[in-house]
Parts: sequence; C-alpha cells; structure tokens
Amino acid sequence: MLSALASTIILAAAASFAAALPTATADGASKCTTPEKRKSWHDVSESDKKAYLNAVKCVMTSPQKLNRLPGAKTRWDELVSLHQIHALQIHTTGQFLPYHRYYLKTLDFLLRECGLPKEVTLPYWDEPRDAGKFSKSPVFDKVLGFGGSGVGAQSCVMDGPFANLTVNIGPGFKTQPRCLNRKITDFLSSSCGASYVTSAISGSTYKQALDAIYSGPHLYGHMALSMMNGDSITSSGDPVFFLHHGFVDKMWADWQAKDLTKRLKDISGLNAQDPAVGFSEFSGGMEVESAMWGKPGQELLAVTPDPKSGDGGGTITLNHIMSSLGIIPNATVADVMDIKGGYLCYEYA
Ligand SMILES: [Cu+2]
Repeated sequence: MLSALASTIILAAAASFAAALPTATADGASKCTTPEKRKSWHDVSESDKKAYLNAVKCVMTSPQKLNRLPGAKTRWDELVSLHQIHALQIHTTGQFLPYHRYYLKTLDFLLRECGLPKEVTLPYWDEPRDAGKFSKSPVFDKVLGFGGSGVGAQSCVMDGPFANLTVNIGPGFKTQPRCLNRKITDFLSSSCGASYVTSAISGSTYKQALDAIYSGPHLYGHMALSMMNGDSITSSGDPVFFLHHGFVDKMWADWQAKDLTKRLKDISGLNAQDPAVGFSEFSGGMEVESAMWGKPGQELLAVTPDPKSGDGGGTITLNHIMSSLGIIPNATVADVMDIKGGYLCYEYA
C-alpha cells in the first residue's frame, strides 16, 4: 500500500510530467500552444545557468540505468554512448539534423530526471556573437560557464564546474576513461560568424542546407573547440557539445522557417554512411578512418539499431525510427521535423 506521502509525490510528479507534455487534440494529434524559449547562454539568467550546470553535473554523477551500453558507468556515459553507437548513422547522412535534434531532447529528459525545473529551458550558443573570439565567450566562464580551454598534453579541462571530470566512453569506439578535454582555437571560430550562417542556410533543398550546415559552421565549431580531442564519435562527452548542437539545430530550424510548408517535409540522404566516404570531413573512407577511431566491436554492434529501421531501404524517410535505446521512447523523423509540431514544442530566442 502506498503511504500518503508517496502518493502525494507520485501525483505531483504525474502533474508536472503532464504539464510538460503536449496536449492532445480531438483528432488525436498533439499540439504545441506555448513553445519553450531556448536562449543563448549569453542571455540565460545567472540562477538558470547555475541550475543548468548543476543538473549536468548530476547527470554526470548519476549511475547508469540501462544496463546495456558497453562501458557506461554514469547516466552521462549513457548519453555519450548513444552518440558513439549511432556515429556511423548520424554523420555524413540525412539523419544528421533529425537525430541531433532528438539527441537534444534526450539530454533534456536526463536533466529533468536530475531535477532541472521546467522553467529552465535547454540553452544553446549563439556562436556568431563570439565568432573569432570563442575563448572570450561567457560559455567558458569559470563559474557561470563550462570552464575554459584545457591544459597540459591531454588538454584536460582544469577549471570551472567540470574540472577533473572523467568520461568513460571513447575515444572513438573504445571505452577508455579519460579526462574531459577541449582546446579552443579562436581563428577557426571565425567561420561560425553571421555571414557563414547566412550562407549555410541559403540553399533551397534539405540536401543543400544539410551539406552546408554540416561542413560549414557545424564542422568549424567542432574544430575550433576540439572537444574530446575533436573525436567525431564521442565529442558529446564535453557538455559544450550540446550548446554547439543547439546552434546547429537553430540553423536547421531557421532554414525550415523560410518556407515552412515545404521544408517541414523535406528530408533526404542516406541513413547510414557510405563506407567509401565515411565522415565527409576525412578522406579515405571508413577503412582508413578505422586507424583513427577503431571499429565498433561485437558488444557495440549488438546494441546498434538497424539504420534502415522504418525506411526499408538505404534512403532516409519521414518514417525513419530514431532510438535512444530506452532513455526516452523512440521517435520518427516526422516527429522532429517541426520544433513546434507537438512532439517538440520550443523555439529559439
Ligand atoms: Cu554528432
């Protein structure tokens, strides 16, 4: 039998959970009436910054729950592991933008699990404001930010709330615990400036926007930050990854907003990497890259979802099924096309 206190807690939890869900309309579709506002780190209040940083730390120190992701010891490791497991499906493929949008929702869920209040929305980083001078950004503040550039041979982050943190997933497809590391190179961050963003979202098809965003400000941001040694497979070990990918997501949303009716349905590309190409930012294809990243081992392959799931072929469709391997329910690409479509309900301020 439940104690009165336990039932009160359950009811309160159910109420706050219900409040965060989109409301269902008569025809069964959900709608988004009051979108959350995602703000750039520059504009987040001091108290919200503290709440966000504390929630991230809580995810990093909470024990893993799924009992199925190789090498994962913490909830944060599970989040990083998702990116590792899906790495060859979500980069240099049509899935890149939808999956990373879903990935941000997965982070959001983990932060709420750690008690982040509903009023504190996921922050992003309006990078054009700091282009050419990333290292001076409030994102890297020692107290109200993520700490700065790492030091020493390993570029371990030694200041801020995440100093001396160990990440267990990576490098590449391995699981070798190492320090949270990043190395900021200001001149590379110039390519995240406003004119580069404008050009990245100037195309008329999804393919044009995807390619230009991916190899433009997205890639330059990664190079300028070199998070987790610039590791394409596990750079999400650095919490700054999610601010950068909020910016990437905003570019996609801004591109979509220019012709919503058409672009909310526009999706194309592969659903897994072409082995001859691999990551487009490295030449030589998957075989050559495996010298750098390793290859997914049997343990990893055993939990890797079928990239064709929902598509039935090699091309991504709106029916494509994306998985967080049980952190949040699976979603389709159609679910995440519209940031105000009901499954998602937010906008960028
Ligand atoms: Cu990624």
